Parts: sequence; C-alpha cells; structure tokens
Amino acid sequence: MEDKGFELVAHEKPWHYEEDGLKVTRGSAWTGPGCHIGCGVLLYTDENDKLVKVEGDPENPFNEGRLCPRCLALPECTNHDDRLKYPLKRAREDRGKNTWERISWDEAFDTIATKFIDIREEFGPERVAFYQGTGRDIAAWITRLAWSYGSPNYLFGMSGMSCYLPRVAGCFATTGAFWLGDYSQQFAQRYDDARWKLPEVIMLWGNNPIVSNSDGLYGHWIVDCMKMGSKIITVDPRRTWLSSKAEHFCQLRPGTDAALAMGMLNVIMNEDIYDHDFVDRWCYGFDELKERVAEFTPEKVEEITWVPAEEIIGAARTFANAENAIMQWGLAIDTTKEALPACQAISALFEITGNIDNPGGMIAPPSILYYAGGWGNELLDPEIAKKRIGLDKYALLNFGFQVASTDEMIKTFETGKPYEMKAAWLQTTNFLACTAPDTERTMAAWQKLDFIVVTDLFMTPTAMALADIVLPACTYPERDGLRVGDGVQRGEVINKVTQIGECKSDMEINLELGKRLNPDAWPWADVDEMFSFILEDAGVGMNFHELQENAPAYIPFEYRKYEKGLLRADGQPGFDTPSGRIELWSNFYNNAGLDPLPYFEEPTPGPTATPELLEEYPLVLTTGARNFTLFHSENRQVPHLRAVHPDPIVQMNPATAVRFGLEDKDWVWVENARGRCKRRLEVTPIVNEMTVSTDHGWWYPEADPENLFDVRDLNVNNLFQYIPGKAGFGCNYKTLLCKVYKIEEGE
Ligand SMILES: Nc1nc2c(c(=O)[nH]1)N[C@H]1C(S)=C(S)[C@@H](COP(=O)(O)OP(=O)(O)OC[C@H]3O[C@@H](n4cnc5c(=O)[nH]c(N)nc54)[C@H](O)[C@@H]3O)O[C@H]1N2
Ligand SMILES: Nc1nc2c(c(=O)[nH]1)N[C@H]1C(S)=C(S)[C@@H](COP(=O)(O)OP(=O)(O)OC[C@H]3O[C@@H](n4cnc5c(=O)[nH]c(N)nc54)[C@H](O)[C@@H]3O)O[C@H]1N2
Ligand code: SF4
Ligand SMILES: [Mo]
Repeated sequence: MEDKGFELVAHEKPWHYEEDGLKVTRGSAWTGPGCHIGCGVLLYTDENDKLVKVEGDPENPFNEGRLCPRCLALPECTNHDDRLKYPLKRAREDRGKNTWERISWDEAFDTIATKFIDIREEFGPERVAFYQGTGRDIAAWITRLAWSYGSPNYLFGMSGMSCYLPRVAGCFATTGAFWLGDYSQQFAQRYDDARWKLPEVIMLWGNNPIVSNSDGLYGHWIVDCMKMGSKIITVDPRRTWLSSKAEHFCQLRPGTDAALAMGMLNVIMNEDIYDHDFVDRWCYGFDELKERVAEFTPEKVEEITWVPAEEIIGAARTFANAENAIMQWGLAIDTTKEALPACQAISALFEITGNIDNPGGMIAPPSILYYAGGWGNELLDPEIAKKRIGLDKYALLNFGFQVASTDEMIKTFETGKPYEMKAAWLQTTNFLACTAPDTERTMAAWQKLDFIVVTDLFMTPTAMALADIVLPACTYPERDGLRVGDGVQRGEVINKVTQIGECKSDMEINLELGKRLNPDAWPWADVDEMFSFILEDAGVGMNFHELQENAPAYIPFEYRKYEKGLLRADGQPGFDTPSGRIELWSNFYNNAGLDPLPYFEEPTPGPTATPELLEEYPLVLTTGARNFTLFHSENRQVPHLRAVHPDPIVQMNPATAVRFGLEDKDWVWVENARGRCKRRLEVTPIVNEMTVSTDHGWWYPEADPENLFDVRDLNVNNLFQYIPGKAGFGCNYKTLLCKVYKIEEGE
C-alpha cells in the first residue's frame, strides 16, 4: 500500500521517560472505561508498574494538555478492587445467582469456541448475536469477530439503534457522506493551519459537548472558538452553560426538533438568505422542500415547540447570514422516534446555507478505515448475509453501519421467528442498565438464549442476570491499541503500562477467539502484527512500533471534495447519491417507500398527541443528559467520580416543585403507565415549568448482586418501549410524559 503522507507532530521527549522517580509513557486514551474521543495522555507508573497518575499531554494537538475528571481519576478505576480479574463461569440454571467460579482463559475460550462451533454446525452461524454498546474501541474487532464467525447479526442494543446511527444512516442516504463540525481537528497545526477558518456561528442542537465530548469532538474546542469570536446558538430544553453564553437559546419542548428545524428552514427560504449558488449547483429538490416547510411558520412552530417565534427567526437569521457555520448536532436528534426526518430537516439547514466541506463549516471525515461500516464484512457468506434480522423490513440498515435491527431481534428472541436464536456475545455493553427499553421484557426475552458471554471491566447487572461466562477486559493503560476509527481522524496509539489480574484487551480476546472460530480470518500471531497490518492497509507508512514513537499521525485532508470528484466512486464531481447532488428530496427514501421530504410527527405520548394523559402524567420528561463524571452506567464504583454525582437525579423547575409539594433533595418516583424509577430531586431553573430531566444508566454496585444491584428500581428505561421510527431508526428515549411524587418512608 502507498504511503499517504501522514503528517506528524514534533515531540520534545521520547514516548517513555522518567520524572521524579516515576515512569512516564505518552499515549492516548480510548476505552475502557468509556469515552468517545481519545485525548493525549501521559501515564505515570511506579516501580511496580502500578498506574498512579494521569496527566494531559500538552504536545497532543487534540486536547493540548487538558483532561476531564474521568481520565484524572483513572487510577481509581484501573486499580479498583472490584475489577473482574479472571474469566468466570456459572451454571446456566444459576443465572441471577452469585455463584461464579474462576476458570482459566483456555477453559473459557474452549467452552465458547465449542459452543459457537456446535451452533454453527447444527443450526447456522446466524443463530449467534454479537452486541456492543456505544462506540468504544470496539466496533472493528467485534464486527470482525461476528462476520468471520459467519453471523450477520451484529447489534447495538438501543431501540431504533438510536445513537449516532440514525444521523449517519440519514446523512449517507441523502448526501452519501457524514458531516461533522470543523474545529481544525484534522490538522496537526490546529487553529494555526492557514487553510482553516474560525466558524462565525456554532449552533449546538441537542448536544452538550462541554460535558459529553461526544463523537470525536472535544468540548473545549467550542470554548476555544468562543474565545476567538464564534457566536453560539443552542437548541436544548435545558439552559446549559453554553445556553447561558448563547446569542440565541431555543428552549424547545423535547422531541419537537424536526418542527423547529422546518420553522427555521421556512424563515431562511422565505427571507431568501440561503446560499443560492450552492443550492443551484449542488442541491436537489429545493422547491419541494420549500413547499413542505411552507406551513411551518414561526408562529405555528412556536405553538408546537414552545420556542418564541422571534427566537426562531433570530436563530435562523444568525445561522444563515454567517459566512461559515457549524451545526454541532448530538444525540437528541437520534433519540426521537422519527429520527431520520429530523436529521434530514436539521441537515438541510447547513446544506442550503452552503456549509458543506468548507473551512469552519461541516466536513466529511476522512475515515482512515473500518469504523464506519465495521471491519471484515467481505468475510460474510452473501447468502447468510441476507439473513440479517430486520433487513427485509428496513432497507436503511445498509447505510453506514451493517447492523441488525434491535427491535426485530427482541421479537426474534421471543418468537423464534424467522429462526431461533441460540447464543449471544456481549462486549462493552451493560444493556439492562442502559441501552434496552422495557427492562422486564428485555430480561425475559434474553433468558431464552442457551448461552451468553459477557466481556466487561466489572460485574454488571447484565452479566449478573444473564451471563454464563464472563471475560475480564482491560482499561486502556493495560493494553496496546490503535485508534483508527470514527470522525475526522488521526492515527493514534494506546500504550500498555500496567497489568491487572489476568485481564486481556478486547483486541486480544477477539483475536484469540477468532483464531479458534475462523483461523484464516485472523492470520496474525499477536495484536502487534494485527495493528501493523491495519496501518499498512491504511497507508500510514509506519508499523505499530514506529507509530508508538511518533503518534499522532494526521491523514491528509482537503476541503470541497465534491468539486474535485473525491466523494464519488466514479471520480465525478458531486455527491455519492442517485442524483449526484445533496438530496433535499431523497430518491433513496422515496424508493424505499418512505417520505422523500422531512416531516414532523408529534411524540407519543406527549401533551399534543395524548392530552388525555396530562391529568395523570402532567410533565414532559427528557432523559440521559450527560454529566461530567459518569459515562452511562460506568464509574459508579469510582470514589472521586461517584462523589460528584452520588445519586440519580431528576431536575425540576422551582415553581413546579412548589406545585407538587416537593423539595430539593427529596427522594421521588418518576413514573408513567409502564413503570417507574427512583430519583433524587434537584430543584433548578435550568428546565422550564413543564419539563423534567433525569439521568440514565443507574445501578448501585454496592447493592446486592442477586437483586441485580437494584437496577430494577433505578432504571429510567423501565418507562420506555421498543418503538422505532418508520425507517427502523430512532426511538423516543428523550421524550415521554410522567409524574413525579415523593417516595414514602420505608419504600
Ligand atoms: N434513557 C436513556 N437511555 C440511554 C441514553 C439516554 O440518553 N437516555 N443514552 C443511550 C446511549 S446514546 C448509549 S450509546 C447507550 C450506551 O449503552 P452502553 O454502551 O451499553 O453503556 P453501559 O451500560 O455503560 O455499558 C458499558 C459497559 O461496558 C464496559 N466497558 C467499558 N469500557 C470497556 C472496554 O473497553 N471493554 C469492555 N469489554 N467493556 C468495557 C463498562 O464497564 C460497562 O459495563 O445508552 C443509551 N441509554
Ligand atoms: N460524561 C459523559 N460523556 C458522554 C456519555 C456519558 O454517558 N457521560 N455518553 C456518550 C454517548 S454514547 C453519547 S451518544 C454522547 C451524547 O452526548 P450529547 O449529544 O451531548 O447528548 P446528551 O448529553 O444526552 O444531550 C445533549 C443535550 O440535549 C438536550 N436535550 C434533551 N432532550 C432534547 C430534545 O428533545 N431536543 C433537543 N434539541 N435537545 C434535547 C439535553 O438537555 C442535553 O443538554 O455523549 C457521550 N459522552
Ligand atoms: S474526554 Fe475526558 S474521559 Fe475522554 S479521553 Fe478526554 S479526558 Fe479522558
Ligand atoms: Mo451514544
């Protein structure tokens, strides 16, 4: 493979050195524990190779020495007494009981390989499902494991796969690429690179990156840009720190994002402040879209969304009149049932304003490899690939990621149709506490499987309830690794400095198991060889050890790729869509029997769709807004992180608290007709009087394992159901109706 000319950063010191009697190793952070991005870190170890301190690497252009509390507290997580340290097994009939028995890695691998191979021979490889959680450092390895074994059923456990995948699938279907804000992250010189321009405006839509650092974006970049002069617009039901600094704050009703975007499109189109040249040359279906949004006047949209008309108009004008602007979009778009039309409406805002592949606008990530669609899809037998669960129902499953439908899979577990599932491999997911709606239904459906393997850092409610074998995985200072995946990327390494128990990295685990399931697909002697192969394949021009010394390595980047024929397989200018343009009216959706234009559907239940429920359930509930110290269901064991956020909370406006006779710090139930969860009240003016916001992912590691660490009482997903959008993507995780009332003493 050719050397693509990756750009390196100068380092003052070697990647290993000594300081005050401690060894310092340079590297980057990428899971476990969970995080999406991979800041540059300096890992400090003592004479026993124990991790004692983590600092930000000031030479790494990504974070320039900054770190958040989760990496600063990493030694408490890595060295925690409760870490899983050895493989464990338990008799199938003992599921739910704390009767684990330590076994060797050989016994674990032999048992799993024998089971999986028997299932493949007797029933077919599609009978084993492979599940992951959020995009930790895992998609490439888990897809390769699933596909090399022969199963097309690789999944992510949220209903409607409603994290990231709807945005990715929606963008690929309508533009042939995925679009991210340009904060100069693709350049080794960052803000000093002359090709980059400061975004005039950053619109944060359902995304709070100061806290979440999500999907490849380090939140401090927004603050950097604000200091240099970027203006902020936020779209959020909560007044976040960024909202308090914003030019415009659209405090919308949860789940009404598509209506708000269509209202802004209405303003921009009618006031003629879109980019005419870009629309004429590169967009398809402008007139149809204009007609569609005509009824979404600011006044009507105010009624739907609760955002004052003048704020809608002001935000639309500020965004459209900017020379370059970023749409910093987040999870709230995916966690709405009709996520694809919402994604389509919001992306039309940056498309018709010409913020496509422009400096300081929205850019298509030069993905080095593998992450987007997974690694190793070619290994799958084409006939068996057709058996992917949900593929016959949802054509969109082919865009971006080759996943099976979680909503169809739960039915398959329950009914044995179209075929009976036998086993599952779970890696990096604690779905009973986190991704899965309807906890009781989920648990019952999963109990039908004969054999379940979980790979994790800690014992979790999911593993306690369901696993027959548990494998202990590494946190990042315990392993070597390569970061080659998502977002605008650089080749980056993770360096091993310590060892805990018999833990193995996910990559080692999958390589060793892969060798037993399909040796031809895993020809590498060890992970070093595997990483070097990947680097060669990507054209990085270095093997793994060379990259360890030199990382990060930046992939060459160009703006306006669509003008140069760099986005289409045939090398023609334009976009990789049927019309060759950005499709505001989508040919693909139309051919798939879906509405080709964006639309808004009232969230159900909701104050407009089900007004009859308001008497019993008067509050609109949004869930899962991130906090600084916790990552989904993780970190509850880590003392300094738990201390900052010791209990699950629900945020409520002071006037609402008075109305319901509640006080700050009260223990309350948050409840709807389907279920309830325990919360501590936080009285705060950041939410309006009609809306409450609660966090997700709760369980108590300190509680009784045989009561599943209290997950049943604590899980907000008790209130949710498996109801995906029409395209199979999206689910209302961030909008419901509920009531909040005090927990009686003794309850
Ligand atoms: N109501 C509601 N529910 C939500 C959300 C919401 O906003 N509201 N958000 C959703 C979203 S966006 C997502 S992505 C999902 C996330 O859901 P999941 O990704 O399933 O998150 P967790 O439940 O934290 O499970 C992660 C597990 O992986 C383990 N782990 C961490 N790092 C590693 C590693 O490197 N290797 C291995 N083997 N294990 C590791 C952790 O210990 C933990 O037990 O949750 C979703 N759930
Ligand atoms: N510390 C920490 N960081 C994380 C995670 C974590 O658990 N903890 N999880 C990671 C994962 S997997 C993901 S997907 C990302 C998610 O990160 P983000 O995309 O930032 O998502 P959230 O924090 O869930 O929500 C962002 C904002 O949307 C608002 N919001 C709620 N409902 C709505 C709505 O209906 N419409 C709109 N427009 N806004 C709404 C919330 O109030 C919140 O301020 O974070 C990642 N980073
Ligand atoms: S955002 Fe925080 S947890 Fe993630 S890598 Fe950076 S410092 Fe670590
Ligand atoms: Mo996510």
